[in-house]
Amino acid sequence: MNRRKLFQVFSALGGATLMTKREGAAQSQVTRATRGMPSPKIKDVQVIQTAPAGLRLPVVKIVTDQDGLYGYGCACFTQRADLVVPAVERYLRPFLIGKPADRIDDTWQAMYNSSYWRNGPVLNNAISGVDQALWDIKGRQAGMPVYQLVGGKVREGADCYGHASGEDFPQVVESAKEYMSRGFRHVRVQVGIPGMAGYGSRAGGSQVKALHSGPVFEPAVYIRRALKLFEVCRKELGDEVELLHDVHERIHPTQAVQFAKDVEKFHLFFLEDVLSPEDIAWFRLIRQQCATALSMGELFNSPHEWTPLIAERLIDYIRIHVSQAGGFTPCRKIAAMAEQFNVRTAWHGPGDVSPVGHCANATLDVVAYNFGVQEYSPFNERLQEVFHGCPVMKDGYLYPNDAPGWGIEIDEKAAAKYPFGYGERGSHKDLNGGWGEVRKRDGQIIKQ
Ligand code: GCO
Ligand code: MG
Repeated sequence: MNRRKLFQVFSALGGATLMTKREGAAQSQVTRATRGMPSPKIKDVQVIQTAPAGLRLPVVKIVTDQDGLYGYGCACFTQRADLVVPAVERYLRPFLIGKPADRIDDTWQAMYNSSYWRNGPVLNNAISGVDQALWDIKGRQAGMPVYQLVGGKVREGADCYGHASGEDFPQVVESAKEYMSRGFRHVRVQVGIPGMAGYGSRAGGSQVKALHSGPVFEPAVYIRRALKLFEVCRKELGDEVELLHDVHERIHPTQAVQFAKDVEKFHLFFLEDVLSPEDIAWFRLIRQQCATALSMGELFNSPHEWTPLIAERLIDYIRIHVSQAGGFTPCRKIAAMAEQFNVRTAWHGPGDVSPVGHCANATLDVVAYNFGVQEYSPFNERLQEVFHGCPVMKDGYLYPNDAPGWGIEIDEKAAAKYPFGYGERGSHKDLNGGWGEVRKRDGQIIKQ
């Protein structure tokens, strides 16, 4: 009588415990891998909608079928936050409930393909929220921080840059000195443009004359002022401090080539977003003409954007907004790919990334050999009231905490005190957290 027949007899007799040695070993491996607990299943997918710092931060919470086992993930696309919520609740939730919570890459690929059309900001952020929450769950289940799950630290903390800005040069220098006094070795400098809507800084003076009454930005005026800024900063702050600057894709590619050459003498740590995603082919011209270090990526949602820049070494720092690329899982892979081309990381880390997202950033920073620098934005009291366990800033270094998962607990009652819309004023409120327009003097719209 063959083994299968024998097994059927036994199971018919209700004693189906006869297992081959290998089956026995496999079963105990399964129990061992999950410390004796069965593989957790996704029981619910929720979106915590909070804005403690006046920026809409959608954070996904995944609840499993194991008591007390849940996880959080950053899904922060603040300008369209209200669209991320239904993408999670109406599409990913029914798709995920009942699925295993411990097959992260498989779940990522399944979500990514489930909309057929893909690589967009709303869907990628929704996917990111789930992805990061699954990593949180795996860390909690394993009883270790995510950085341990992905191989452990290659550095103790992440060197960060702070945002120094001001309406005029002395204010920027003051702000930079304040960061340096706190131990920051890297400082981003942005200055206002009198009468215009500059990026990263308030504008002084009355609005310049224009053929319209809205906010004005003139690239050539900005370029002359920025070059003056670097001159003043080098003179006042010295050569040691690493200076960074964000062009925020506001100038024409022709101007970008010239500007990148003109700033070369100031030895910036990097010049950011000198081109917009639509013009990345111009990086080849910039590379041919100067050695200014270049960073790009916060606006990227698709591999078609970051792969050529990395593979052709057209940038020095990849600066992706982790949730815009779909989360921790894809960004680990982007970091690994970039390492092969010696392109370093500088993950996007402004105020419109939630503290959970900052934990993911800090984790990617301490585990990747090709780390460059991390953008830092402070966690104000309300943020810390809602998010317990924010990464710690000390002497210009950011540290992921050592608690299991991301190490963050969210006080959902406190989160509800600061709903979407909290702290918004003017057009920001009217546009549900979206951005208004900025135009050149003649009325032409500019990319902001
Ligand atoms: C940066 C960015 C931000 C973005 C903002 C968009 O380098 O930090 O450019 O300031 O403008 O995140 O919402
Ligand atoms: Mg930027």
